[in-house]
Amino acid sequence: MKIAIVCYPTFGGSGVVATELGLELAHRGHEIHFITYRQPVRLALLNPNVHYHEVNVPEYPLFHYQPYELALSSKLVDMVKLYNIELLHVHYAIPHAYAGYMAKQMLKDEGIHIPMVTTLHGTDITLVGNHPFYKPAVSFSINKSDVVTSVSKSLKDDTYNLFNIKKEIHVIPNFIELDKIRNENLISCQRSVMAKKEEKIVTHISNFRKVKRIPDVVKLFYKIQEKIPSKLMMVGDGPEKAKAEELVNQLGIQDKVIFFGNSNEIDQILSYSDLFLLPSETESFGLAALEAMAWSVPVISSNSGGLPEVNFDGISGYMSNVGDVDDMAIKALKILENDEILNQFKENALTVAKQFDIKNILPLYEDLYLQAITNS
Ligand code: GMT
Repeated sequence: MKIAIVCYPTFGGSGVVATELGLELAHRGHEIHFITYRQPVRLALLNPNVHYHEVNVPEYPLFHYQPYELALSSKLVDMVKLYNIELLHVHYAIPHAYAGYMAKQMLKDEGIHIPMVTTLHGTDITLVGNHPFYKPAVSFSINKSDVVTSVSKSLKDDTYNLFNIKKEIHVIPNFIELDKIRNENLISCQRSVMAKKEEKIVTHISNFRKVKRIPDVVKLFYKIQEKIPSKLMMVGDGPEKAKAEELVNQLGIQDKVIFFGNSNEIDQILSYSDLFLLPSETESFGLAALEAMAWSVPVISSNSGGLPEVNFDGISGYMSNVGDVDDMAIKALKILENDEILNQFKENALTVAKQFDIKNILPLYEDLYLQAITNS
């Protein structure tokens, strides 16, 4: 199949999922066209099956806001015609589903019928899309998609609760490429640079937005390091990072916390981590937790949104109510205090992660693509 993938190219979960999906589809022989405003972060190599088309928005002083949706929908029309693309797969409803629908309509006018699959990722529904300024356009473009998928059952339920959606929503969970991870030849001497042998390594990875409850990460680690020699790896960047650095200084644990900023060495860091923290206010899925589990790292998370569908309580880690840092600390210590227990959780984390192997998930997308093309 010839598929156009529209996504955000940044370090966010939806962009990562879209990129990894496209690369694996290309690996299986499909022709993939990424269409976005910058080359996606995880799209290192282009090959005959992987194309990247940049959306340019010319700056014009008359416009207070530059019209990205217009440029994107025009680019989609041009690329569909130039490469005979058969299907649009847009990740994140805002504004991608809206721009995709406009492209569909323009193409229809020229006698070209192209189906659109929209994948909902979470913040496009729960945090941003739900805003009254966006809601009508988001409802409209979801209802006008040929196929709608969401990354968890929890997100599907939220979408039905928050919007007036008449379409069926198919749940296709996020995935990881286990073969790639397990075959990665990482030089693990970096661990000895980061921590002493007897210290446990606790890690958090996110975009440091408010929804991630970054102060809870720091407070939770503070309680852990009081009982167990340990270091905290803080990976990522965003609006809450400066506040986190301040809190670390206030608590006097600056020699135990390393801030990496946005890093391309996520796998390297996870490969030597002992515990992953994700106390988010909400997560439609929690891809970072799954990536940790694929590296045999157990997870302490909140129990909100789709997290219970990924982090199995008492098996791959533990869950607590949002904001209950005391309970999270008790559970983190339960895992870290005893090496036998820690190793059992590590093993379990990998076992659970295996359920989300790309080999199991990708055919679900392929089936929906085929149905959409056949029905269009
Ligand atoms: O976590 C974020 O804030 C980024 C956001 C995104 O749109 O990239 O992540 C969302 O999509 C990810 C991939 O499907 C999910 O794993 C994240 O749980 C989800 N984030 C939220 O729901 C807050």
